[in-house]
Amino acid sequence: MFISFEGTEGVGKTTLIQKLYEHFQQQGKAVVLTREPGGTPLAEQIRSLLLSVNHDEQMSHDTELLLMYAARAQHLERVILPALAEGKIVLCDRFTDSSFAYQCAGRGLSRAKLQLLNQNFVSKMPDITFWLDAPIELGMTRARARGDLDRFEQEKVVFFESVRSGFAEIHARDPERMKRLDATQAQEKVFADALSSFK
Ligand code: Z5A
Repeated sequence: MFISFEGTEGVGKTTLIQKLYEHFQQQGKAVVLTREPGGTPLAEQIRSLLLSVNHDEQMSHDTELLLMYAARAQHLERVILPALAEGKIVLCDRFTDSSFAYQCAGRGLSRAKLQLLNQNFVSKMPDITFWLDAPIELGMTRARARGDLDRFEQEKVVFFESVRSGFAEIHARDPERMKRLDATQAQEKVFADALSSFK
């Protein structure tokens, strides 16, 4: 089973994934925990390029999209597809829905560009996607207690509001795959709601 986790920053994806990882392990299931952009040594290098703040040269939106998909191609081929072929559960922190929400809804790139990339480079979509949804300010407050801000975290609230609308649009289009979780709740309740989706 391929499960992805989506949402704006600080909504609790990493926290929920860790709990589900331990839950599946306790059940004796083989489970792989991974993330995007990243998940392999090469894709993690691309992640560094994407997140680092370069004051000398602004990254174009197209470059950002293509780097996301370069990392994804590597990640799919080296980690996700082999693990699924071995019957493992793959828990992935972000996947293609983030590209729609951030690069299309957030940056304003066309959906046609994204579809072209998905059709050609994404042979497997998640079986279930958890969208952890919370007001932008709440996630920002949680995440920013960490200190230095990466290139995405430096964006303004209005950008993240567009990203959140992007996730809402996917959820409206595909409610069977994408389950919305109320991420304003306590961690244990978010975890319990996620677990109830498997029953
Ligand atoms: N990106 C993109 O643009 N296009 C793409 O295609 C892809 C990604 C794949 C890196 O992602 C950036 O890449 C991302 C979008 C872009 N940028 N942004 N923004 P990332 O996933 O690495 O970055 P992130 O979204 O900023 O992750 P995060 O800040 O680590 O958030 P999180 O994983 O959702 O939250 P958390 O670490 O689990 O929790 C944050 C804090 O809140 C922590 O102290 C927890 O203990 C606490 N927490 C968690 N849950 C709760 C609840 N329920 N109550 C109270 N406190 C809580």
